[in-house]
Amino acid sequence: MKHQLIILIFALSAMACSCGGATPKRAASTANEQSKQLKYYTFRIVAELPHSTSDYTQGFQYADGKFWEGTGGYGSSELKVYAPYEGVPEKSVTLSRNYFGEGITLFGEEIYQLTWLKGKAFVYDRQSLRKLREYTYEGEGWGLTTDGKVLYMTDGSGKITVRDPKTFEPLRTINVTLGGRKADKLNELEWIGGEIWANVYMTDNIYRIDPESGKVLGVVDMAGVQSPLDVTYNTDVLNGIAYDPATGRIWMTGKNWNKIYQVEIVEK
Ligand SMILES: [Ca+2]
Repeated sequence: MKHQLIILIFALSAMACSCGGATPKRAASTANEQSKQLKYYTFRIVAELPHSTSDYTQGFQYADGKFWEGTGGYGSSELKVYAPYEGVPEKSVTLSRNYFGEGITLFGEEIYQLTWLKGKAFVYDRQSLRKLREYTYEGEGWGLTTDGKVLYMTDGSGKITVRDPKTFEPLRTINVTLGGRKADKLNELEWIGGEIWANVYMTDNIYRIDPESGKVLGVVDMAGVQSPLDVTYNTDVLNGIAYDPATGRIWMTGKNWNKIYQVEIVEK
């Protein structure tokens, strides 16, 4: 009996030791839970469309049967609209040389465009691209999207700031996490079916983010979307996600890419 008791105590203490202390155990199990729930996706190319290799893509959206694109660079930043398969923009505006254009989003009859380091957001009329007004904000401007009610903005970190479109004031912050760890370098955004999709700067990954909890629900691996034949010394990272809610079509492009890819996203 005494022998059995010793074995029991030994077994219990071994179980406790193998799990570590209470706090790390909880942290590890939270991370494990999140990574277990995480879904992994890849893509299939449905169609390839032309994209200007001089466009350093910073914001990308589809509406009214056209692509809307904001580009960056000092002296080369633009906001433009063009039809798929057409190389020439129907309309465009050039930013002053002081501003490096960043993310864009259509909101009602207007378009918002961020700038990188100057803390300015410009608002244009959707039809004429005439500038209507501007807002100032703290920190860097990277990506922008909307659910039709509020604006979602990135600044190069792992947080997404929710802003009031009427005032551009922050309403709340979404701290994005991947498997329990802080995300980083969230860039161009797109609102797709109740999720925020964000491409991650300097990687091939797109995070599918729950806007309420900030948890990354899925990771889309876009590695290899470009043929090596389409990559030159000038080709930079993927930085454009556009979505058509009416048809479910998704397009991707990048900085100085020669193509826009219509893709189907499939679970791995
Ligand atoms: Ca977008």
